[in-house]
Amino acid sequence: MPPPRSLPAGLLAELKAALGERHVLVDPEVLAGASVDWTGRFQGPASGLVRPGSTEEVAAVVRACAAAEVPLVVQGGNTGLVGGSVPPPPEGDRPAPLVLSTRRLDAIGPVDQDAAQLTAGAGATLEAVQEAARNAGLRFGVDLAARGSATVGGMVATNAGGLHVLRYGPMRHQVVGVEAVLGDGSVVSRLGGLLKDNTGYDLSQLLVGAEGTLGVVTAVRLRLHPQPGSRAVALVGLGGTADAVALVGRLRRAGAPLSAVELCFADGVALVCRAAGLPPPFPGREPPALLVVELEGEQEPLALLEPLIEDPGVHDELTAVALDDGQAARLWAYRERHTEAVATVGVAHKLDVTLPLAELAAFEAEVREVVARVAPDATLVLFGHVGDGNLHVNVVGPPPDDDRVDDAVLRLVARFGGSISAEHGIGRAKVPWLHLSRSSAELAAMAALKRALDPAGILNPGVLLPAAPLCSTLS
Ligand code: FAD
Ligand code: 2HG
Ligand code: ZN
Repeated sequence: MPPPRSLPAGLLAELKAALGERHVLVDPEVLAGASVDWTGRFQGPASGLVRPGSTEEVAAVVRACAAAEVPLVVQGGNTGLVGGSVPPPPEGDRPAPLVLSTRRLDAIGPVDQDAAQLTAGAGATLEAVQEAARNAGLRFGVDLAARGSATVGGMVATNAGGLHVLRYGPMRHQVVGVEAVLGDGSVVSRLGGLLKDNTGYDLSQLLVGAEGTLGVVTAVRLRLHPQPGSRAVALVGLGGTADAVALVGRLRRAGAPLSAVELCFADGVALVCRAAGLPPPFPGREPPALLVVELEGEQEPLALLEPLIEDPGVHDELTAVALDDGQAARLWAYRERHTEAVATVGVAHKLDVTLPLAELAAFEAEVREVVARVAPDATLVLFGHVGDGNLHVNVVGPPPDDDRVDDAVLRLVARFGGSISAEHGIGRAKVPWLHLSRSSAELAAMAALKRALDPAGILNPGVLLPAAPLCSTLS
C-alpha cells in the first residue's frame, strides 16, 4: 500500500484543538489497524484517525473536514462485511480519508421501564446494550455473532439483521429515534422516545441503512421487548433446503413460537467442526442440511418443542435438543461459528442475498452450479437465516479484486426476484450491482438525498453510491 497522503497541517491543528491531542492519531501502526476490514478483502490508506467523545466534537470534525474537503470514513466496531467501514484503495489525487471512530460515544442511559426504551451512544456495543436490557428484565431485539464488537451506530447504519429478525424485525424496527451529525455539521436529534410523531419526514429512519453516507449517528433511542420466560433450541438434520422451507412453513402454521430458524449444510458444518474443534453433531450420519430452531415463550421448554418434535419431517435420530443455556450454546455454535470458520480458509467473497422463500431451494441448486462454473476451484459455503429467505453465499478462492463470481451470483439473484443485500448493506462491495435491486428513479432519488444532506460529499464517498467529485471540483 503506498504511504497515505497526510492531513493538511491546518486541519490537523484544528482537529487537535477540538478533540485534544490524544484523540487525533496519525501513527502508522494505529492507522493500519483501522484501514483493513474484518474480512481482509477491503483496505485503503487513512490519513488519520479521530476519536470524538461527544456529539459536539463529531460536529466539529465534520465541519472542519467539509471545509478542508477531506473525506471521512465512519467506523464503529469495523465488523461490517461489505467494506464500508474502511478507506478505499488510493484513487487519482483524491486525499486519503480521515477515519472517524465512534468508539468513545459508548454511554448507555438508564432503561425507561414503563416505555421499554433506552438511549445508547453510537459506539456502545451490541453486547453492552443487550446486558443493559437484560439487567432491567427486558430484551433487545437484535442479536448477531459479532455482538462483542459491533456497535449500535454501525447496526443502525447497516440496518443489521441477525438471528431474531423473524420475531422482532431488523434494526430499523428497534429504532425509536436517532441523533446524528449531517454532512454540513448540523445536528438532528430525535431522542425524545415519542412513538407517535407525525411531523414530517422521518429523518431517523432515513439514516437507518444509509451506511454513514448522510450523517454520522451519535446516539440512538431503542425499543426493548419483554424477556421471554423460557427457551428451547433444537438442531434438526434434514434432506435439504426444500425440506427446511417446508418445515418452517408447517411450524409457522402450527403457531410455534419461533425466534430463530437458521440453515446450514453438511460441508459448512464439517468446516466449523474442524476450525472450532467441535464434535460432529450426529456422529456416523451426515444429513445434507441442518436447521437450528429456537423457540421462546412462556411454556416449559419441552412444551415449546412439541410442534417441532411432532412434525412428520423431524426424525429422532437426527434431532438434538437443548433445554438450558449451556446446551443451547453448544447447538448454536454449529451455525454461529460459520463466519469465523470460513475466514480460516481464506478471504471470502461474501454475497448476502434474500430470495422469495418459494424460490430458495431452486436458487440454492443453481447458485452451486454458477459458482462451480465461474470459479471451479473455489470453496463455496452457504448458510443463512432461512426464516427470512436470507442466504449467505461465501466464496473463497478468487482473488479479492476478481469480481466475476460476485457478478454471476448477484445477476442470478436478480433473475430469481431477490435482493442483492439482505442485511449487510451495499458498502463498497456491491455498488456496481445496486441497479439490479433499485430502479433508476430510486437511484436518482438516493443521489439527490446524498447531495442535500452531505453537500460537500465528504461522508463515506464511494459507499452505497458511486463517489461524486468533491464539491470544489463541481464548481
Ligand atoms: P462498522 O463495520 O464499523 O461500519 C459498518 C458501516 O456503518 C460502514 O459503512 C460505516 O461507515 C457505517 N457506520 C458505522 N458506525 C456509524 C455511525 N455511528 N454513523 C454512521 N455510519 C456508521 N450483520 C448482520 O446484519 N447480521 C448478522 O447476523 C451478522 N453477523 C455477523 C457475524 C460476524 C462474525 C461478523 C464479523 C459480522 C456480522 N455481521 C452481521 C456484520 C456486522 O456485524 C454488521 O454489519 C454491524 O451492523 C456492523 O457494525 P459495526 O459497528 O462493526 O460497523
Ligand atoms: C451471519 O448470519 C452473518 O452469520 C455473517 O450475517 C454472514 O459471514 C457471513 O457471510
Ligand atoms: Zn446473517
